[in-house]
Amino acid sequence: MRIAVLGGDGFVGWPTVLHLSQLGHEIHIVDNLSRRWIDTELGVQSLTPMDSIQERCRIWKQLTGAKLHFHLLDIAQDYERLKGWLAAHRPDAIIHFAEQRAAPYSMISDRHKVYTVNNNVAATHNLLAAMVEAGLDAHLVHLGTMGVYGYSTIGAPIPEGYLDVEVTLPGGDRKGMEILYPTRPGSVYHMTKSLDQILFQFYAQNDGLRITDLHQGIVWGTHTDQTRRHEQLINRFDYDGDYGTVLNRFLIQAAIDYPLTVHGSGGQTRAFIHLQDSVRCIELALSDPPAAGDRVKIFNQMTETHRIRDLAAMVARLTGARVVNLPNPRKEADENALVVDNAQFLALGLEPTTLADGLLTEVVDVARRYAHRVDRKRVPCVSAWTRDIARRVVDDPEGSALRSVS
Ligand code: NAD
Ligand code: USQ
Repeated sequence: MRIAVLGGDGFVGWPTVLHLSQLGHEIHIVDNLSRRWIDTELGVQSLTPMDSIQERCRIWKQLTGAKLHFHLLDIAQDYERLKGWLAAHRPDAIIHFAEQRAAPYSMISDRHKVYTVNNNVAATHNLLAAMVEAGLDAHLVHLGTMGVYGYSTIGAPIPEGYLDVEVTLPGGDRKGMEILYPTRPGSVYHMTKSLDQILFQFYAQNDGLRITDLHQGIVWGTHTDQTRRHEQLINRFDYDGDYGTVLNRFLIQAAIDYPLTVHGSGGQTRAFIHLQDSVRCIELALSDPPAAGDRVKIFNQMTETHRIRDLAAMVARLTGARVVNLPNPRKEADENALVVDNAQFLALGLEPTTLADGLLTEVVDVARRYAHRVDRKRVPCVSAWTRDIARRVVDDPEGSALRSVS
């Protein structure tokens, strides 16, 4: 297949590009490199030394003979070029990673909120409108998030996108219907993914676009089978308080002898998936497209759930790291249970990689190797969800717990 990977220079996008290229597909990376610019804005860098996208593509060609095509394009701002590109290249499938994906970044300031909404919503809507205009029958696979559901449960597993409900009619009869599972985003970033869902619903129903939305949990790990093949194929690894995600952060904190930064009691339960499984799920989703006229196909792309304090305890046991409980800069429940249905990927053949000492150690080893690249001042999460929280937690004149741990 000819596959367009929008956001193919990113943390999940790059290993996906390599995985699909290895399977023999013709890959076109479309990216505006905004993530690299955001590193510059924040004054941080990936823990791992990433080469330019052009250099990465050159190494892959040298190693495998397969050409990766790179196109510098902002899909949120350059609608006409996107439409022209789709019409000219006519991909069979499009994988859409190209959004601002960090919840803390989306909450730094009003400017960051506006950027995240403008970028993410316009990116998704431009893509859908351009696919219709170009008369493209490509299968669109979007990377969404488990966070569209919120993280609470009434005890039943969170279903894969849709919920059967029963309503009472005026005469007293009861009638069943199927609805999108109610959204409950916990950040401006997660809110944009909730808005994406409605855009997909409309274009599938109105224009018969074939769309799969992957509600993914937190991705951990850094290597895949392909990124291991050459030092210059190494993946991005975010450790900072805005872009680093919790388990990868704990592993790097352990490697640099920094206390593991648990927010609040650490009773938040979240869904996780290893990077290797993430790229495999995308392959599986591509193999099972919906038909034109079908509702949006929604998968829960996760393999296990964990409580944050349990993860910290596991990493501490493995590495001897110290754990610290910090005031939480986010507005979120301190404790929650989470049960998730992921039967569809299991039925398609996913064999989950679960948290295992070997894989955790591999990340710590990578982190130790590049520890000299870490700026310890950038480790704490200081993006506060509200002004009140900022006053209590981040701007605490007594010298906040957030700063005192380093
Ligand atoms: P990332 O920030 O590393 O990669 C996103 C890529 O998209 C970057 O290379 C960026 O330059 C590009 N991009 C952003 N806006 C663009 C635009 N307007 N035009 C063109 N390119 C643009 O993120 P990631 O961790 O690889 O995540 C990829 C997707 O998966 C995101 O949509 C994210 O919401 C979703 N996701 C990620 C995780 C995770 O833990 N990393 C978990 C669940 C879902
Ligand atoms: N947390 C800590 N300590 C830290 C960092 C985070 O306790 O040092 C806590 C947070 O307060 C939160 C949980 O860990 O309760 C998860 O935080 P995270 O930064 O790992 O994940 P999140 O902000 O939800 O976002 C990440 C990705 C996002 C994706 C989402 C999937 O950045 O792109 O959509 O995971 S999910 O969480 O399932 O919605």
